[in-house]
Amino acid sequence: MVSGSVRVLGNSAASPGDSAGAELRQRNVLNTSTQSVQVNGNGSIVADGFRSHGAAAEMDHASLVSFDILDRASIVTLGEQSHGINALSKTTGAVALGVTANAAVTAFGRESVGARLDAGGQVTVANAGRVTSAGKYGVGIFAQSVTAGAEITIDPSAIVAGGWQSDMTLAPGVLLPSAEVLFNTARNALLFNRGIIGSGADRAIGDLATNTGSVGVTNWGQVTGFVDFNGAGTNAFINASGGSFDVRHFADTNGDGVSDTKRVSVSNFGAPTSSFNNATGATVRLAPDDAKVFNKPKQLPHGGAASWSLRGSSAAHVTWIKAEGILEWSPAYHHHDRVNHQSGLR
Ligand SMILES: [Ca+2]
Repeated sequence: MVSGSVRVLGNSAASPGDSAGAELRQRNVLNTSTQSVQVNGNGSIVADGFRSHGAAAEMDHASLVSFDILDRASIVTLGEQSHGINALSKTTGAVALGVTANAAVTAFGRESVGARLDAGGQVTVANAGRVTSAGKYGVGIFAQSVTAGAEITIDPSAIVAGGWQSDMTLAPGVLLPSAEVLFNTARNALLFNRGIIGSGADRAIGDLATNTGSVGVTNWGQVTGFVDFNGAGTNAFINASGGSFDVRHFADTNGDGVSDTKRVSVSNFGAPTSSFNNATGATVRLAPDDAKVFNKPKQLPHGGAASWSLRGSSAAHVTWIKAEGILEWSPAYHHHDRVNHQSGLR
């Protein structure tokens, strides 16, 4: 438990000896109990160094490794590959993270994740505060499970944001693309958003190529950017009443915090059996930043199976939708947008 402040200035020792402000490490010990890390009060952790995490746990046999960032607690990491939360639970152990409303976890360095949650078993996140990363190839929340799935809940006013990258490819040796929420789970991953997801490179929700579970997103809040799922999963995105999906690909390509490059925003929903359901009372729109990209409609780029694209101009508010899966569209939107629904095309 950390209630005061901890400042970590050193780099990690040679791998695997990462350093951390608060750390649990128990390897090769047959201890199946629950292990927890708690930062509360006005407690703060600042970690400044290479692979120097804010709070970390590495457990071989724990049934559950949990992190609770409470009250007005703050975790900040500044170095490369330095995660705000770095949880590793091997075998079938679960990982849980709770962040309360006034608490914040922030990672600034390259290849750093706000909350990196790597479990043998289930991953559970309840975020009512802020979990962000700002660096190159930064990820807000990365949930990985070898045998199970994940469930992430983002409360109203809560924020998840990721970092940036200069283009759509990864530099050699880089493991994760910049993203707000990223999954790599064996079974189903669920995301319930009532807060705000978006920033950086605009990959709002994605999964890795090795993800084998399906991803289910229900959005009552705001998602800005695009979704990027591999072609294997039958994924479902429900933009629920009150929810807003602000379609955008307006990248910050140099990391100064200002978006500078406008791109066609292409969302890939995964397998052809995937679905996007824009419910009554929900909104899909071109985010203001992106509305100026095209002066006139252009040919759609083709995406993977079940991909779709939205693009248009600020003058005409033209929007195309391409879908190979199931597309349900709020009737109200037909009044504003010209819809081209091309089923079964690539
Ligand atoms: Ca920039």
